[in-house]
Amino acid sequence: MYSAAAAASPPRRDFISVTLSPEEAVGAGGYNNSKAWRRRSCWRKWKQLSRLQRSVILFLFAFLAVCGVISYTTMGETWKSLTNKSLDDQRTEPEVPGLKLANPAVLPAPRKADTNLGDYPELSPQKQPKLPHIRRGPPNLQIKPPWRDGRLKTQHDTNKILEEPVQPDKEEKTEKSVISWRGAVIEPDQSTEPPSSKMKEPEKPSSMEAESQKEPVPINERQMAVIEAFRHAWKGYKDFAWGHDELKPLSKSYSEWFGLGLTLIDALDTMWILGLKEEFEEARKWVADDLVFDKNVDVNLFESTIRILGGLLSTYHLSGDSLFLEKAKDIGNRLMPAFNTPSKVPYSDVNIGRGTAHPPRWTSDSTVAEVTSIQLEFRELSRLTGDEKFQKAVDDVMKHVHTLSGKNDGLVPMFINTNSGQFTHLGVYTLGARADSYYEYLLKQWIQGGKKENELLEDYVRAIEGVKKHLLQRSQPKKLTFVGELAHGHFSAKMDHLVCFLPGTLALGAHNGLTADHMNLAEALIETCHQMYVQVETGLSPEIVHFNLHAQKGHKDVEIKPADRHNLLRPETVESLFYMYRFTGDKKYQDWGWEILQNFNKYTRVATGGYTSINNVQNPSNPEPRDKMESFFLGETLKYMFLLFSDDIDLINLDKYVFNTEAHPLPIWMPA
Ligand code: DMJ
Repeated sequence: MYSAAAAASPPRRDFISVTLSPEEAVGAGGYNNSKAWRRRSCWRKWKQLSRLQRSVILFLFAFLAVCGVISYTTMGETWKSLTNKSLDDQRTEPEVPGLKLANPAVLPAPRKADTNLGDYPELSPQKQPKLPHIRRGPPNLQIKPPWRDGRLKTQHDTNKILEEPVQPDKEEKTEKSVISWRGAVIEPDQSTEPPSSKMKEPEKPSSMEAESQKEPVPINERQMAVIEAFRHAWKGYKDFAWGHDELKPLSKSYSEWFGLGLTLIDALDTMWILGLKEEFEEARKWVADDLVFDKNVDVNLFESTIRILGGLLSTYHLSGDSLFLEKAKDIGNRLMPAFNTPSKVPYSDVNIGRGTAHPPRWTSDSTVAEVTSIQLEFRELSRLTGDEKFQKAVDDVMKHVHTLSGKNDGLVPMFINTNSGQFTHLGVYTLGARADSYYEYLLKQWIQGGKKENELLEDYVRAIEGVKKHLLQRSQPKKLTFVGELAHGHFSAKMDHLVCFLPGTLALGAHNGLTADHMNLAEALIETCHQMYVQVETGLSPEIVHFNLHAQKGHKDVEIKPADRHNLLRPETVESLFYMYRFTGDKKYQDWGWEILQNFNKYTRVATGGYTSINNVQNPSNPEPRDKMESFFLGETLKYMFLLFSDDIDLINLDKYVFNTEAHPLPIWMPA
């Protein structure tokens, strides 16, 4: 009930009675809600209240107001912390140890690392990269030479720099003076589509703008030592073999293989990466003025593809200089006749002047590694030119090999016939000479193409399972895991130094999402490759070792046959050390590489310039120099040394580049 209390003056009451009369609420004649009426009515009621009542009401209002202010402040804090928490959750969620968000696993979830320890009981699970080694923040898309001034001129200057490490702020000041020279930048959108989406114009990889954005990373002492070694090798080449294929440093002359300046071309991108501006310019001038492919000469398809085509393509990408792309197109076209075979499996040799191709004189077979390790280069050439023929030719070979019988759990024989297209000499399986880079290029093509070509990945994973099943053994006494060979069911404990590419490739696969046991195996194998150096008198590995399967008093794990004790300055172990350091941050890999460089300096350096292969790694007092510096010493070995000693993961970032088998980095095709 509503009581009528409005008309008469109410008696003072000491209790609060708030009453509303319907008559007041609804005036005569209907609804009256005018502001003036409401104000008057409230005021009248207020006046009717006793002082005590008014005080109580005012107190209540004041109390409610204070409560309101306090609860607003508290809620604000709670809300703020809730919001921050949800942001933190978003940030931390993807950080799965050992995996990068940019490289999600593509295979079934990795088995737990220790489930494989039965196979390699001495191994520990894949280590997480050390934090300081992993740079956070947006990817840096540029590759530029690490020099920033003109100081790397003479031996004297080099030593001076060794004594006075480069200061980052000094570097910054000199940055501008370098920008006028060609910057080395890969635009994010330039490294994208396979040739099927035909490009009309060649891409422009260089951008001066991006060049100026990157903080220079100072070169450290070990890198300076590599630069010094390179300059010493280059001096020999320049003085005695300029424009020829290989230096003969002792006889101060040269040898010719294809007559195409092989060492010079192989070394171009190394000079860029090491920051040797003057040397690079001089070499570039030779390429511009003197490199002619229109020659009546037989070249090996594989060797000229990985060294010349690969070297020119990567130098084009790093430098942005179209001269190198033009030369790459020229040699690429001249190599194409090799694919004119009944089976489309290419011949080993091409005459680049006449446009004819043929197999070696004694057979119509090609080597499996050779016909399956030219793909990265020809695919990239198609992408750059928009001409599909290059990619089609090499993709057809891979598709064909994918379907062939004669494999043993993914392991391939060493020869393939160019007429029938079938494997020959069945039953012999190795990860060494004649088969090695088949496995390497399965993984690397898959990475190059943006991890879409599943057949390549399947073949790679199957092959690694085949290696584990048939070729892995442990030596005595150190229980080193090594990769042997299988011949018609008989295991041989022989391992080529060439097989030491495998730890690096396995680590690259693990980095790209393959299972952790690949990384475990990589760690075991790189230890073995390291032992192939440290168990030898000169600290340099021979070409081939045999492992002891049974402990014998006074015998090490590694045995060397007289015919195998040469060292050709090969890169494979240093290459794998580079990958292992990049992906684990474990400094021991740098230290192992540093020992190798010192031993090269001790036993293979020729005083008048250059380095030489040696015949006997077991005789420190006379390693028997062979008088030859292979082009891959400059193209690969010293480049991987320099990268191994660098802490700059953007100096050839492995999420943007894939190295061909001659250490020439080519861009990974990013999705458009
Ligand atoms: C290089 O030409 C390449 O690395 C090739 O894949 C194997 N042989 C040499 C280096 O040892």
